[in-house]
Amino acid sequence: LQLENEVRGALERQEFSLSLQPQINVASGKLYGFEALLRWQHPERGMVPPDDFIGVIENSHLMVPLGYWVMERCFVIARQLVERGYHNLKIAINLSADQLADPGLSDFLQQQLSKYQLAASNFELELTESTLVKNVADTLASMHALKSMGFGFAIDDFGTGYSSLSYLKQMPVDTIKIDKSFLFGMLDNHADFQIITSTIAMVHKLDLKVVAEGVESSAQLRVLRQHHCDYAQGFYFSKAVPEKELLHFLQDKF
Ligand code: G
Ligand code: G
Ligand code: MN
Ligand code: NA
Repeated sequence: LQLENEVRGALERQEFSLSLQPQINVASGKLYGFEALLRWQHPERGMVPPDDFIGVIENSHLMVPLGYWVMERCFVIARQLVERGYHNLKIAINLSADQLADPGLSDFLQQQLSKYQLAASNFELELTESTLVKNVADTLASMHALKSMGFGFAIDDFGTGYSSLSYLKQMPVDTIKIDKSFLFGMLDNHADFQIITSTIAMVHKLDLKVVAEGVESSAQLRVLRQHHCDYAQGFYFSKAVPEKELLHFLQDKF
């Protein structure tokens, strides 16, 4: 209850914000889009990272209201990008299990598309493996409904959760995000290297796209390029950029 009130208060006091981390097309070096990441500027605790509060919020079932706020911010940002002439940039939005199970989700997204005059193909919804296994039948139904509206799906943190490969064939997924824990060791750990390169090959055989997360060096990027990884995200390109700085960032860099 303490946290519940804190979160409600935080929404009212506008202590939440989004930062956007660029995703780069590995072959062309061009900007592909951004992943939206939640930030909480707490009055006493300072900037609280999502890993420290998303889980607590999910457990107290507050991710649905907070998620509505996140999604609308993403639509506002996407609209601004289009107006500044940045067309076809993807915005990746993280969704927790409760959000995907929320019966109001598809109506909300439909309203947002018409309110902001945007195509669903501008967005990719990121689900973690633990979300996918929560309630397979309902998850599938919800994914198919959103997929038919035009939204794309990415599996986040791939390889770290409980999912089995059979989900890749059952679920309408477009993109696999290789977790950054595999990237950290890829240059000197044989297993990490093999996992990454064979995941890229497998994902392509399934006609899906692959994003490598946690790319921190040009040496990592070179290997990813050699193995035809589609997109990359990580500190080598940029940290997540606060929403307020996004347009300046784009003018400077792209
Ligand atoms: O920025 P950071 O690496 O601390 O983010 C950690 C994780 O928090 C992300 O990988 C993601 O799973 C989760 N997360 C960040 N922003 C959001 C959000 O807006 N909604 C949901 N549901 N999860 C988020
Ligand atoms: O949704 P997901 O867990 O993928 O969120 C991405 C998280 O990973 C963010 O919290 C972000 O701060 C972090 N991150 C992004 N790029 C890098 C990177 O290159 N190195 C490290 N160590 N962390 C990263
Ligand atoms: Mn993510
Ligand atoms: Na991740």
